[in-house]
Amino acid sequence: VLSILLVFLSLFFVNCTKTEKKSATETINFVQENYTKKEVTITMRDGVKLFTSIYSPKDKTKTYPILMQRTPYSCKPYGLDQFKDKIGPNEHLMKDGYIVVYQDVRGRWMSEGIYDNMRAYIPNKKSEKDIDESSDTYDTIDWLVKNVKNNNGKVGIWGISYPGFYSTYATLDAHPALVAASPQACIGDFFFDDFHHNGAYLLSYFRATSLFGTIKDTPTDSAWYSMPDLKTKDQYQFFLDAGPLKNLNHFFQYETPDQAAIQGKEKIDDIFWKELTEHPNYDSLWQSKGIIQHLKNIKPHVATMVVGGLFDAEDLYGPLETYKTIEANNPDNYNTLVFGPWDHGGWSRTNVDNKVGNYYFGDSISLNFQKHIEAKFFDHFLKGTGSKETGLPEAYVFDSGKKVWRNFTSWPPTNISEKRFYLNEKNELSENKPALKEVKFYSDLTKPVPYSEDIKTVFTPRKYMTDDQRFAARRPDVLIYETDVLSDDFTIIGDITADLNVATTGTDADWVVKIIDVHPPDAEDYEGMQDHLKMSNYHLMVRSEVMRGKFRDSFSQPKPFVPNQTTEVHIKLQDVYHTFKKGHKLQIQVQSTWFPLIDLNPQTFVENIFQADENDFVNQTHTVFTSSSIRFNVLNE
Ligand code: PG9
Repeated sequence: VLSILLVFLSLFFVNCTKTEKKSATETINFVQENYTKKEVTITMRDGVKLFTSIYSPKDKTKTYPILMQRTPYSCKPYGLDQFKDKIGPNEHLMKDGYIVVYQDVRGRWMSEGIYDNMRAYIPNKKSEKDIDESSDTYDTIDWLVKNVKNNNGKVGIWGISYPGFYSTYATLDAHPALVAASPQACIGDFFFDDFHHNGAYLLSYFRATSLFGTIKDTPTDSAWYSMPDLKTKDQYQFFLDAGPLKNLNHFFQYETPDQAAIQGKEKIDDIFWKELTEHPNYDSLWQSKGIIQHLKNIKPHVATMVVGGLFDAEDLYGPLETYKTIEANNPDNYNTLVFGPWDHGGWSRTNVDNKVGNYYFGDSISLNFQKHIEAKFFDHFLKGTGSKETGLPEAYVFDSGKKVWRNFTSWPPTNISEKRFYLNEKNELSENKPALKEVKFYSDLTKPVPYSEDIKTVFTPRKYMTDDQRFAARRPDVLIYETDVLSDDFTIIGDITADLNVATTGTDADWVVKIIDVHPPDAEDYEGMQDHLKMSNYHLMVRSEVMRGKFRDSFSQPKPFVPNQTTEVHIKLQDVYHTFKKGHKLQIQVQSTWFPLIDLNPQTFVENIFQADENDFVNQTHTVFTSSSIRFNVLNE
């Protein structure tokens, strides 16, 4: 009996493994079994040819809409016999049958031309030489609808992050066949997304800075400049030891002549590092690259669905400003918003348990979005009547505290009112304005406040935005202000403003404000948590933002602080939807370093921090006055 049992069990396990392998292989084979692949170059109006991959359903008895993506990250894999293991925004659309198109944007990978990071839009083009990503998209769509067999004449575009930016761009001077665009985690402006936050340089992006500037890519070469792999180093110590930003310049020069040879490619000057280091202020360079300013006169035939993550460490400003600006400038267009408990691009993943970093929000949140929201949006406009009655909400936003979705008829909601808390000298948040007192802290640049206890690689610490912040609350250079234990739920929604009154013994300073949900001592752990982590007293960072003090009154005209003079600093924190549940506490943290997420402010005013010297970096004492306050919006239910 035992031997029969053992045989049965071994057969069972073998079969399981096969099933698992079969399902993985099945996904990869689905594309090859059901789609054919073509690779073409499409000639733009100025003669530049853009490389384009076209996946078409094998069933030629029907017509299909075109779903396209334009990307700086390559159409890989290249080659007619090389297939992506998944195509399109999600598996439902892939299986439903679409013509799916990927294009290397101008100057990237297999496409001709010169790459330009967030190429500036040209509103009134005068000649064929006036090209931008809008004209490249128009010319591409025009070629596709005229040349790709079995297309139904309707085109949708989607993309996450940089491809999200190109999706937004497609809506400008849109081709008549473009009827649906879904910019997701879309970059809006590199001075407020990705590389900067209110003028502070994201050191955590250091490795990404090289992404587009140093070598022209080919199908065999990574876009990542071969700088020493910093992943193995203690990022905090590495950047602390490096000192001033200019000490990092050498990473963007070929350290040894043979590196150019190794790359064997034309060496494009490290354009982007130069742009960053030579343009520290929000000058015409950055202003020209921002796309938010152009989101007007979008043709009514272009329906938009903007998607973002409440805990997106890369592009939070972009999707929110994209949706709001389209809504404000094109009120009659179909324009909707989805904002969920995701990090960068989390909604596109297929894992069942939806977590951001260490924090669990629920099961199948991204899977349900893909099936019931994203697929429905594209099917409706690309295969349906195209009416505005999609059955989808204007705004579908997740309450990151209650962990539930809610439909809104506008975003931000109109039934809201302000709620202001003052930062008093007893570390409390008080609704009544306290007597004027001052609270000081010493900002020691040799021991800056870490942005997390779990510091990740130097490229975009994608998951830090839900990291526990109790370690920071225990530091003398982090001021904390909190409510008593809440006797009722307290919900904040929309944007937040920190209206600080501060002073410094120096002439510049960064001001970081963090909104923290302090969990009760008996908060339940959940399966799979890291051993050291306990949900008991977890300090969930709900929202955070920095203002580089020199930019407090103007991002393009920075100015120093007058030492010891009370100064106003106002910081806008991006939209939230969060219920602090009964038994929790609302806590505010204020600090002046956030390392190595952002670079160190010398705390001495210099024209360009990228060129600061060692002696510019001076420890200072900062003051936060009790007249400082935080303005929230609360729902009027
Ligand atoms: N917005 C993201 C990014 C841009 C540039 C460099 C690195 C990251 C993204 O496209 O993922």
